[in-house]
Amino acid sequence: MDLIAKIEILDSTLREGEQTPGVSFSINEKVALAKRLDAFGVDFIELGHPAVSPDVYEAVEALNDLDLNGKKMAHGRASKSDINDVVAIGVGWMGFFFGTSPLSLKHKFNVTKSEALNRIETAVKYGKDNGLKLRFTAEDASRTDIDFLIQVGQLVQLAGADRFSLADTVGCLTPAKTKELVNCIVCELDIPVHIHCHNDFGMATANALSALEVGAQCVDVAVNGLGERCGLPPLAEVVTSLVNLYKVNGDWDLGMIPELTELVTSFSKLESTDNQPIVGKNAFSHKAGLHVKAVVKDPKSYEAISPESLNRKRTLVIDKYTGRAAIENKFKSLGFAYKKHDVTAVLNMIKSRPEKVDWTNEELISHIKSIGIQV
Ligand code: HCA
Ligand code: CU
Repeated sequence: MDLIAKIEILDSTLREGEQTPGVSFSINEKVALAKRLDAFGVDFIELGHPAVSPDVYEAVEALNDLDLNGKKMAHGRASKSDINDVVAIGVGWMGFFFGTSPLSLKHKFNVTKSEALNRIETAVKYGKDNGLKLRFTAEDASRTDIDFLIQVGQLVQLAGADRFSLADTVGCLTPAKTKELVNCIVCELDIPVHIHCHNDFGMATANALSALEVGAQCVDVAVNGLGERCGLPPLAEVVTSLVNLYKVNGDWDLGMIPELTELVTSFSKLESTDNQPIVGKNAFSHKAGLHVKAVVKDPKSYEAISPESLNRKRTLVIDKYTGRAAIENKFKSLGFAYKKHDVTAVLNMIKSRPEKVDWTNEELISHIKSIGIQV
C-alpha cells in the first residue's frame, strides 16, 4: 500500500451535495456549514458553481469572504465565462471539468478528441493567465480510453494545471479497476491526482480509498454522502476509515462528525438510514444476548471503532434477543438491587412479547416495580 504522506479531503457538500434531488441550501446554511467543515479540518471546500443561479453566485461570494483555513475552490465548466465568474469573485482555486469519454465528446460537446484537447488546453491556459490555482477534472474518466486520459493529463499538466482529478461520474468503477486506473495516471503525471467517486453501485467509499492506496492525494466527499443520484463517498466513512483502518494521522476532529451529520440532515431534510455506517442510529447498538454479554465485558468484542472517538454513545437494545447480561446491566444502571430470579422474571416477560422491538427504560422500570423489586 502506497498512501502518500499528506492525504487531503475535499468536501463537496456545498457543490455536489446541493445537486442531490430535493436539496437546496440557503446562503446562511452554506456559510454555517463551511465554518463547521473548516473547524472539522477539511483541506478543500468546494463552494459551488457560480453560473448555476444568482443565488449560487451570491453564495460563492459570501463563502469566499469567510476566513477559513481550508482552500476555497469554485466549480465550473472549462469555459471562459465560467472562469471569468471565478476570477471576478476572487476565489483562489477553481475546479473545472470537461467530459473526456466517447459519450461526452460525442453527445455533450460534439467534438473530436483533438478539438477537445484544444478546448481543454485553452481553458487551462486562460485560467492560469488569470492567476487561478487550477484543478482539472476529466469527467467520466472511468469510461475514457486510458491513452486519451493520459494525453489529457499530460496536456493539462504542461498547460499549468495544479491538480488532475479523475471523476467516476456514473460510479461504474470497482476497487480493482480504480487501482489500475489511478496507478496508471499517478505514474504518468507529476501533479497531485484527485479522485471523485459516485455511489451508484454502493462502492464509492471503497473506490475512493482504493485510489488513495495507489497514490491519489485528495479525495472528494460530501457529508451524509450527498450528491447526484446516489451521491459521493460520505465524509464520515472516508475519514474514519483513514484514521482507523489506514492509521492516517489527519488533522480531523472526528468528534464533530455527529454535529456535521445533524446539520446536513436538517439543512437537506434527508434522513440517513438507521444502519448507515458511523452515523446511523444502529452503528453502535448491540442486540443479541451473546453480543451484549461480550460488549459489556469489552466493547471491542463487537466494535471495530469506539463510539466515544466519534462523540457517540453505545446502546444496548432490549427485546426478545436479550440475554441475562443485558438485563443485569440494566438493573445496575437503573440502580435496582436484584436477585437471580428477578432477572429471569424480567427476561421471561420480555421474551413473551416478541413483537416489542425496543423496551424503554420507563417501560422496564414500571415492569420491574410491578414484580416487587425495589431500588
Ligand atoms: C458534475 C459532474 C461531476 C464533476 C466532478 C468535478 C462528476 O456534477 O458537474 O468536476 O470534479 O461527477 O463528474 O460531479
Ligand atoms: Cu460528481
